[in-house]
Amino acid sequence: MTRFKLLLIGSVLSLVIQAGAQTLQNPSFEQEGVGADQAESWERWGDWINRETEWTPVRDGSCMIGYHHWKIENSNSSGLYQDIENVTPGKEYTFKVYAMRDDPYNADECPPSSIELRLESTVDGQQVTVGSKVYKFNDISTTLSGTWTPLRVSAKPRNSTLRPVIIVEPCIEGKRGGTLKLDDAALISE
Ligand SMILES: [Ca+2]
Repeated sequence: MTRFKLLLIGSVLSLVIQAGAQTLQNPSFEQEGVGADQAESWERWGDWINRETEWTPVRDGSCMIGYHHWKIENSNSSGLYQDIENVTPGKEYTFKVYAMRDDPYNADECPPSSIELRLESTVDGQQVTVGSKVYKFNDISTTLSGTWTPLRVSAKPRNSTLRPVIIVEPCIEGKRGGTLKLDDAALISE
């Protein structure tokens, strides 16, 4: 490869990175992050919310986020978020992601408690919730149905910062079961 071509690729990459801060990156979780089970550009916390390369069916591409509820050993939440910069204050933004569920195998297992989609702005160094929508596990269609359920939340940012967040709360106590699949996220402005 010529030096010119390398320079050209470098310029295109830096343009993509600069543009990237203003919109959702890696929305379909296709790009691998620090490890194969992490999605590039997404921060995560908690246990067992992983980028999956072999789970099916995918909604888009070949990867998704899988929440392994049956492996969760405490009542702490797990989640993902991404910081978006240079949004327009007062303009409405919608954060959307598609979800699918697998019910627990056994009757004595409890499913995840809830999944929240939240939009936050960073105000004086603190995260402020500007929009939130909480879904119950049963609001989401099953893998057996073959359909994905769109989850969405809309809000107007307080300033130029916006953080879309996905928060999954496990069953508080008892034997946990079931899984949650997430794919094909988007941040849309009016
Ligand atoms: Ca995908």
